[in-house]
Amino acid sequence: MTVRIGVIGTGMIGQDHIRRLSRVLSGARVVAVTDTDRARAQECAGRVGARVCENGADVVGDAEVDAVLVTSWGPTHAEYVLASIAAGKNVFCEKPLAESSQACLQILDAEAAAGRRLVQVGYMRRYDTGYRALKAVVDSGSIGAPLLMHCAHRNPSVPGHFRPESAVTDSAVHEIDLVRWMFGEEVVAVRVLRPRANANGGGLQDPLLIILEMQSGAIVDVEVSVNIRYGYDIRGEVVGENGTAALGENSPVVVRREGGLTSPVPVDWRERFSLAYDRELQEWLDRVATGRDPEGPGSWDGYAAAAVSEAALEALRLGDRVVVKLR
Ligand code: NAD
Ligand code: ISE
Repeated sequence: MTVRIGVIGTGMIGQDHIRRLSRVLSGARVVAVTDTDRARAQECAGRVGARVCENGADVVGDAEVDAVLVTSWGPTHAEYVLASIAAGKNVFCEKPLAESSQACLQILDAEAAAGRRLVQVGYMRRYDTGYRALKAVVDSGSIGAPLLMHCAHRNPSVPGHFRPESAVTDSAVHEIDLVRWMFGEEVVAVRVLRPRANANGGGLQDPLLIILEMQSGAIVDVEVSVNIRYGYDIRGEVVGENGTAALGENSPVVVRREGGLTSPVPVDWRERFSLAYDRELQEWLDRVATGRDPEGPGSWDGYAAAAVSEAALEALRLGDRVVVKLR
């Protein structure tokens, strides 16, 4: 069965997902799109032969739309996810699931009342070959129990609408989800340190060093740099009792010339995680097409990530350790 998809939000990731749904993956057809920027929606619709709907509610309610893809700005996600659940339609929502943990709880409750899983959240790192290999080492026990993880999340630059809290809610939220998945446990407390500010940062508190305490006592440090210029660089190393395991370098090529050794660094998240996005959406489509519940990150994961993000913002504000409260 071909899953007919309605897309809400045709910005950067909306366009990238429309491209992969239309040209890379199998079993999907984008039939309806919307964006508050109508010209942008029209241009995207034209490329794939979709219709332009007036707004997100119309996309969800469209009789031709089997499943919904939400790729609009974060504060609008909850409304469209709730509408999709009410319509009994599967919804793939880009992160964050909602702007607050409270709104995530509403989604959890609505989905529970519907009696089946309808929501998947776009935490694509779980589908990345490197992270999967790292998790396989951790799960094998070959380096012993994990004690620490060092992460770096470096963006060359960020768009003008990036808010001071976005380094946590938009960027570090990926590591927050990732370590819950990597270690199979919740984050129980957070601290945030403010290093000397990067002059490229235009007034943002950049970088940040976020310390996550896991249930088991393992500690994760996350460097978030959002104006580091040289490229999009994602790093991760787990320190176990008897050894360590780290993500490899990403480039397929290393060049030695003129007394130097170089390998390219990805320009942005689209390049770095291209295959992970393909995989997460293909697996989701395959399950939706055959009437099975999605298996990827769901409402609980969206909620837990939001709760940890809120605790991190509070820790940043207070300059103190903040305990994460989960329902
Ligand atoms: P963007 O600003 O490029 O695009 C967002 C689009 O949504 C814009 O075109 C905007 O006009 C539209 N929009 C906003 N409110 C709308 C509404 N109510 N109805 C319809 N359209 C609306 O942003 P982006 O980088 O594409 O990010 C979009 C979302 O995807 C964000 O939540 C972001 O966190 C997430 N994202 C995830 C990843 C990832 O790695 N998984 C990467 C980038 C972005
Ligand atoms: C963006 O929204 C993403 O989700 C990217 O994966 C992340 O690296 C970037 O920092 C965010 O702004």
